[in-house]
Amino acid sequence: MMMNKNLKLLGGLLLLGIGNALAQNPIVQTMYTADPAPMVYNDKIYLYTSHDEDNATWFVMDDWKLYTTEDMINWTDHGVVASYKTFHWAKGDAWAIQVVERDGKFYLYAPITSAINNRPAIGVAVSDSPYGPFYDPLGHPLVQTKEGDIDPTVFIDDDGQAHLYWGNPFLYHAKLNKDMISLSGKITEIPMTSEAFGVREGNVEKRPTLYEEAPWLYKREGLYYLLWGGGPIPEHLGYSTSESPIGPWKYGGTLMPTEGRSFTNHPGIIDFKGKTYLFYHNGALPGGSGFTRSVAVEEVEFTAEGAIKPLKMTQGITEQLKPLNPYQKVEAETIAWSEHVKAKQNAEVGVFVQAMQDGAYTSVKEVDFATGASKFTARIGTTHNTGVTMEVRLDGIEGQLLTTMEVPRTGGDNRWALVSSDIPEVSGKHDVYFVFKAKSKPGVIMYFDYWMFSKQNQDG
Ligand code: FUB
Repeated sequence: MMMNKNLKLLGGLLLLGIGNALAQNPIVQTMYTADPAPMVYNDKIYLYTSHDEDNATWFVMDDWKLYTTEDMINWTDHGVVASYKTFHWAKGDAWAIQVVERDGKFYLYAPITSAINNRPAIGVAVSDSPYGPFYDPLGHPLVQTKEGDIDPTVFIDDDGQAHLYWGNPFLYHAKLNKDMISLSGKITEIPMTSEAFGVREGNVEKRPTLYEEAPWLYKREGLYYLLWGGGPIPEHLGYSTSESPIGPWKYGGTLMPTEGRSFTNHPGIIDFKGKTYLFYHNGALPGGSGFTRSVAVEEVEFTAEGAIKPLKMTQGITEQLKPLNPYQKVEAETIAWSEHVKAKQNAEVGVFVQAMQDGAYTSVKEVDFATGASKFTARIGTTHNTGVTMEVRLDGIEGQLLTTMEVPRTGGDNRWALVSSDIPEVSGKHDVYFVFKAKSKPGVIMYFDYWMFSKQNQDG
């Protein structure tokens, strides 16, 4: 009995990736994130997420975050790109967004609660950069219907026509004008038929089909796919297909069964460097639940007929698409995996990471020391007098030690020290671990902004 319990615990920890060097899911460990909205632009994935506050017991969501990757393994945190306050008419509830690019401008479609009538509405904000800042060109909602205006998804078809879908429990569709900030024609309510969205069991009064929320429109080889969060709660992911972006839709089956400690799920799918990836969320981080969620990713496969092969939640992507270059400034918030580390941002340095306890660490994968390195430089700091160190190791938290840096007392995360250390010559490809040590120190033990490797005779 006891052994079973231990085995179960181990299985659970492995599912969460704790103590498992192979884990990549959830892809963000430094805060709770939900409602992934990936966008591919210039050979990079821009992953916009909503953000669950720590210890939340309801949807406590104020802002949206951005993470990027070029290799699918190492993700960089770019901090908050917008918040409900971006829309002066909103009073809160920064739920699931999507950002799309058109003609060099970036459009962020956001569900928020209107302060005018206390009901959800969808706004649009615009930026010249995927990193923001975003501003609200309308000053009022783009759409507000009778009920359930959440979860917008926007897709620009090959003919240039942009389509907006959204809604829970209804599913609405509208075309957007080329300006991307106004509707073209009327809003249509998509018929909730069993042919389109399957049949729900149990209480079906308002929700006769499996469709619940979170639509995501995607096109592959001329076929349109509408992915959605399916009920009853706890949600699974399902999908429907059509030969047209406006339907009629045909139910395609379960995309991802219910799993993972969150009663919601939310799909976002993209093609990147010849592969297809599904982003979703669960409650897999320590402290995770339906209100403290975390985003994850799986590679998608299709049958010859175009059906999506059903997916399980796994430990994530194992194939890194390109190595990481250590000879340039790498942000400390570029992370493949971390434990006991929190992300924070301020005006002085933007996003940085904080080690929350002795033994906390971050790691990056497949770092290419092609030309060799013999010096390491990092911007770090602590509020503690002495006894705080940062170890730089290869290939594991107890792997080859390159250096142990004393972390200078700078006095606050608005004050930083640039510290360098000679290291034994490193070459080849390695994972790099930054392990933060401080015996019996309360609170945040240190903070870390960026790092780079170089040759001893180079100033870095
Ligand atoms: O994150 C808040 C809500 O939970 C989203 O709008 C839904 O899709 C579900 O993920």
